[in-house]
Amino acid sequence: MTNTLYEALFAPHVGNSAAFLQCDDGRTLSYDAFLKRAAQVAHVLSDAGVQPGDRIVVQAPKLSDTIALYAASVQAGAVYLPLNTAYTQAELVYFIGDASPRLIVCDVQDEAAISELAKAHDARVLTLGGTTGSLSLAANDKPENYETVDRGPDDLAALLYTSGTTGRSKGAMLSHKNLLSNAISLTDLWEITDGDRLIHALPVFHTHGLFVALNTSLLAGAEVRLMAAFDLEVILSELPHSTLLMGVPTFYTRLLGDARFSQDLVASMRLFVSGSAPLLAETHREFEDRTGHRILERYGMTETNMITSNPYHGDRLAGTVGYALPGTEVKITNPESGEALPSGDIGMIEVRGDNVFQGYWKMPDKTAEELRDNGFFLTGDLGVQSADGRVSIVGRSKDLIISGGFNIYPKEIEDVLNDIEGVNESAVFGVPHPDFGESVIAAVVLLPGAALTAEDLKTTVETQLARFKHPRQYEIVSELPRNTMGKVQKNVLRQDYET
Ligand code: MLC
Ligand code: AMP
Repeated sequence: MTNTLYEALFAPHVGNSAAFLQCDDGRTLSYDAFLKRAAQVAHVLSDAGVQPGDRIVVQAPKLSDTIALYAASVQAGAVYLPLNTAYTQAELVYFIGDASPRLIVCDVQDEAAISELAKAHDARVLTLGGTTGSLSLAANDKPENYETVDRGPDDLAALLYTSGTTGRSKGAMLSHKNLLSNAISLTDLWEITDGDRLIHALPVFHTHGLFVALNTSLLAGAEVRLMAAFDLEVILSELPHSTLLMGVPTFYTRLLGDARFSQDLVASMRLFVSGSAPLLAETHREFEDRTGHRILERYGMTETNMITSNPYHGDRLAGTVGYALPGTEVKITNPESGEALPSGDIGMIEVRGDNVFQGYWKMPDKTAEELRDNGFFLTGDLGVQSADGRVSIVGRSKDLIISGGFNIYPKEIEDVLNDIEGVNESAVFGVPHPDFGESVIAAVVLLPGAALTAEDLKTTVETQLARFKHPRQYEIVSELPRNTMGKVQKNVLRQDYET
């Protein structure tokens, strides 16, 4: 049997009676019990007709069986495709059409609607949720071992969709090697061991919660306190029994906002990791003042897994994302010419290594635009590197808003607004927000005579886009600010609406 990821992350735990998942209902699954459950789920996948290389779409609550489904997908040689649970039916149509999955696993309560969608694509539907999920029920009667399907380092293990600055979402193809190499680098660098207990409060449909947090824990044999979602009260109660927390900056500002969060409470904690969005230097400093811990900030992307990290030993500098991970090369280039720039100059962050994805699913042109022939990927982030290689992100060349660690592409919202009858044009932009880092505002110009209100715009957007993408403010304006070339000046809008 050779299955790159299964052999490294899962197989070593056969017979391991140490705790792996501790769930909200108080249940604890040992590593061994988890592997048996994953094998049962793998049988369900095979029975559903899943063949090696088939995509499994997963839009499901965060349960131990959801994690078992991820392991089962790897074991059965399938391609795991998780989707944000906030996505609307309108958004799902595209993903299902593009990925043509063999199987869709959804929340019990969405079964009817998803089954309707699945019909058109000849996909099976199974459900997760409580004790009534059909996938869980079917798994209960299956054998507790499963013959692992062979998969090599370059075979795909996952397909994660990431929105584009233009057009539709792109599926980032991630191989066994991409995921494993990154898990090894991070586990080594952050010194994660089987003595660790991770508070896992991130969603498991993005790189951060699914791969950074889970793959490193699996590799090290750490214990994972699997929380269904971020809950401040639960985190405060878990901190005294834990060693590790991985989160987006919002986690840390929310913790700091609570007077109970103190040095005593985190006495057993070893490491706090932040990523997915910029951590404000003031949060970094306030955190150190309150707890004595310096948050370790790292930087990554769906397409590349993690790219850089502040050191575990050594200076964790606020406002920087640290050094390229071992086995990963980073360079700063001139965005126009692609030429490497000297240290101290601002340019495009490019990255190459085993962590970098295989390209975009069925989009060779987009792949060619962003992944150079020499293997360097253009991140769309602007940065600067010090003489000793430390990277600081200073901006983005892509039009992107990051809210609470979720990426929001203004173009997608503008397209929905511009399609509304009576709308002439729109500009969507982000302004600083104390909780989410950035929040979304839409400035809309109506056609002469149109009588649309902000409420009308909101109602339409709500039917089409996930809640986290909704503008928190709609401004009907007579015109958008433009430069001499006619390009909309979002920086001017940001300044005008910043509070
Ligand atoms: C929730 N809401 C959001 C939001 N999250 N709105 C904007 N941005 C977000 N991120 C909405 C809810 O639907 C709700 O709407 C309202 O905001 C208040 O909800 P809340 O209860 O305060 O929020 P909560 O559910 O606690 O969620 C906040 C959060 C969550 C920060 C915990 O967003 C989260 O888990 N973010 C992590 C994202 C993540 O994992 N990113 C990694 C991407 S990978 P209403 O109106 O219904 O009340 C990546 C690569 C890398 O970027 O480097 O890691
Ligand atoms: P995603 O496409 O969801 O994987 O988001 C990746 C993007 O998140 C990156 O291109 C960065 O713009 C941003 N990002 C991730 N980590 C950090 C960080 N530590 N600081 C600033 N931005 C970050």
